Amino acid sequence: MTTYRIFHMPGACSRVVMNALCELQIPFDDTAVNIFRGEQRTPAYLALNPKGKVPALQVGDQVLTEAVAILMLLNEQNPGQLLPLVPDPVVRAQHLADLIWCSNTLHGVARSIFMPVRIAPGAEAAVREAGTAQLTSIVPDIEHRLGDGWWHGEIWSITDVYISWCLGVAAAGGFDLGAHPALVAHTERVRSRPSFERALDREKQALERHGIQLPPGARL
Ligand SMILES: N[C@@H](CCC(=O)N[C@@H](CS)C(=O)NCC(=O)O)C(=O)O
Repeated sequence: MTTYRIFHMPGACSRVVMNALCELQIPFDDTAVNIFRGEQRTPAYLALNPKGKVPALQVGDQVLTEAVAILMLLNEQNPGQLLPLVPDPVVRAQHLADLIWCSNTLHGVARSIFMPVRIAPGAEAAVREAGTAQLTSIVPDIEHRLGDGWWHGEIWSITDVYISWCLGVAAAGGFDLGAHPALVAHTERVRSRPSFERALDREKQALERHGIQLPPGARL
C-alpha cells in the first residue's frame, strides 16, 4: 500500500493539501515544519524539498512539492473527489487554471497583506497597501462567482478551500472582509465541512506534538 506523509505548517497553505487528504480519507502521517523558526531551511528539510517550502508530500519513497501539483496527483488518483469530473479537456484545464491562479496570484497578494516584511523589509506599509488595492479589485469577481454556492456552483471542490484560505490570510493581515458577506459565508461553509474539521484537528495535534507557538496575528 502506498504511504503518504505531508510536511506542513499548521495554518499555512499546506492546509489545502491536508484538507484534500482528509476529504479523500487517505490514511497519512504528518510532520510539522515550523516555518516561523526557519525549519524549512534546515539541511534535513532541504534534502527533502530543496525549495524550502511547505507543503511537500512524500508518496512512498518519492517527494512531490507545489500544492497544485500535489492536488492534481490526488485528484487523478481519486477522480471527481477534489474537482468536478468533466469530460471536456478544456474545462479540466480551466479548473487547473483556477488552482494555479490561487497559488500564484491570490496567495501572493494575501501574503503581501499578511507578511509584507517577507517581501520587502522596510517597505511593509507600501507592500501591504499595494496588496490591499490588488485584492480589492479581485474580490468582487470572486464574490460574484461564489454567490451563495461554491466556486463550481453546487459542487464543493478543493478550489473553495484554497480561495478561502487565501482570503483568510489576507483578513488576518487586516483586509476587511466585513464588506463581503458572501465571502464570509463561503468561508463558514468551507470550514464546516467534515474534512476541513478533520484537517484542523490534525493541525492542532501537530502544534501540540511539536510544541509550536503561532506568531501573533497567525491563526488556525
Ligand atoms: N509555490 C508553493 C508555495 C508554498 C509556500 O509559499 N509555502 C509557504 C507557507 S504558505 C512557505 O513554506 N513559506 C516558508 C518560506 O517562504 O520560507 C506552493 O504552492 O506549494
